Amino acid sequence: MVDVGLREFISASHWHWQVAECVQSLDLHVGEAPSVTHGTPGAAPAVQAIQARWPRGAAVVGTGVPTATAALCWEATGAAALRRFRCVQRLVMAARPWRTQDWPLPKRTKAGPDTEKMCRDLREAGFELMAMRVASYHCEISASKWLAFLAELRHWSAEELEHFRQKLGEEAEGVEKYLHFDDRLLLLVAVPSTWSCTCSRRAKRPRLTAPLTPVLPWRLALEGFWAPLCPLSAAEAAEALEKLDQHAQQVVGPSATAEELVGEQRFKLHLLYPWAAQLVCHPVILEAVKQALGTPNLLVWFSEVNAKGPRSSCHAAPHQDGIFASLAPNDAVITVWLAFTDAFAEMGGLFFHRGSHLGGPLPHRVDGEAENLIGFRVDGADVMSDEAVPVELKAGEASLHTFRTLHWSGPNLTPSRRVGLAVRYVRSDVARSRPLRRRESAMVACGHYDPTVGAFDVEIPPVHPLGCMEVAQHSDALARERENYWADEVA
Ligand SMILES: O=C(O)CCC(=O)C(=O)O
Repeated sequence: MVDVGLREFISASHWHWQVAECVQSLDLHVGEAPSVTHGTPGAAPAVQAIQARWPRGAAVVGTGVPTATAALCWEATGAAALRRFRCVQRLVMAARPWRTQDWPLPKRTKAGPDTEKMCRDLREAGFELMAMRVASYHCEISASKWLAFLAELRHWSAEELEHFRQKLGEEAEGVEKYLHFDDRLLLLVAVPSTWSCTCSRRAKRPRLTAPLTPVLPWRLALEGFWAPLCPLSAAEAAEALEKLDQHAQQVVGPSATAEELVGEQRFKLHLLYPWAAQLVCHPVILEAVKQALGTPNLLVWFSEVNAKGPRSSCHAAPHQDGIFASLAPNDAVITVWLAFTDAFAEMGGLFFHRGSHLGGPLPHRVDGEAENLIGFRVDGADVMSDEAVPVELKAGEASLHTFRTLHWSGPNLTPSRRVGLAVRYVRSDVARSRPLRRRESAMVACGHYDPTVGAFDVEIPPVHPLGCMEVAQHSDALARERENYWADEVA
């Protein structure tokens, strides 16, 4: 799909999501998903690369970020640039944005491509427009990375860069300034006019014929969640549940079970027990998260036990995980929900609102209801639509969801237990979106992480179950988070 070569500048995960949404809704062949030719020095090689890739099939002309080179080529020469693609059966144009105000651009930067002009140029170049789709994503981007990116794209001088830096304002000390805006991707599909007369039926009904490889990021991009991942056998899940119950017996009482854990007894057990650290670093899970976030460098930011006893009315109200987390960008975080028992819908398994991750943050409010496991809820969104999808897991299976996916779980209506572990993974370059009282800590799950550059102090994996160092580190980690969230956000 789309190359993420621009990752060093800005987060690119949502581009995948937008492209996937467009490609799906336009019913394109997967092979026609836009390709990015970032870094190509000059327009001609970019065009050649595109044609080499789709000699007789679809071609892609990027018109704007991220296909910067081809964009500049098209913007400069309009219809003339498009004519060279008339040998292809189908032309897919990706553009962003088409109005200057869509981006937090300084005024002096020129506007992006305009939809009407693109359509006019297509007609003039002998194409017929077959379909058009816009996918919007509310994103946050670090101001400094954004400026660095624009400076390269627009060939700014050092003075221009400084000028725009001042325009965007100062950063708070130690905290990156983030820009919020709706990033929109426009996909246009066109066919050469003569070809469309003879093959119009085929052209109008291009079909998604094969899943993109790898499947996981593709489905996650389209729907905002993915399941099932199968990291544990049923026997391993039962063993993990037994250890969790032993934890409950240690911290609650001799015959306690996981359902009786309250508050911080449920959190970050991967700092207290080697078995829990091994679970959150399970290779099958990490491989999936690496694919989902497009990086080998991952931290475990948080984990929490979510347990519902037989016939328990505990539930999780509809919410997006990213709302109170102060992590940016939102597409740098993934939650994995690992089932220790079966977790079917009637047991209080998770429901996901398909596609909700593309719609931006929804208004939420704090919810003090004791039976709501998560303490907050979305305000007023209609969750019972056709897009509400129950994700039913067997013990040992897991699901993934993005930080923006609206999701929830109901009460447990059965005589069986429903127990799971939610683990929040972040890309190592994730940042804080507001000044926090305390710098938090996170555990390196895989790859590289430099705490002098990153947003977190490093947590040391536990060696001894409930050892002194382990307990101290766990208390410290939770104390930092308590101060950050429950002190100002919720009060
Ligand atoms: O376990 C549940 O029922 C809710 C979990 C959840 O909402 C989450 O992990 O984000």
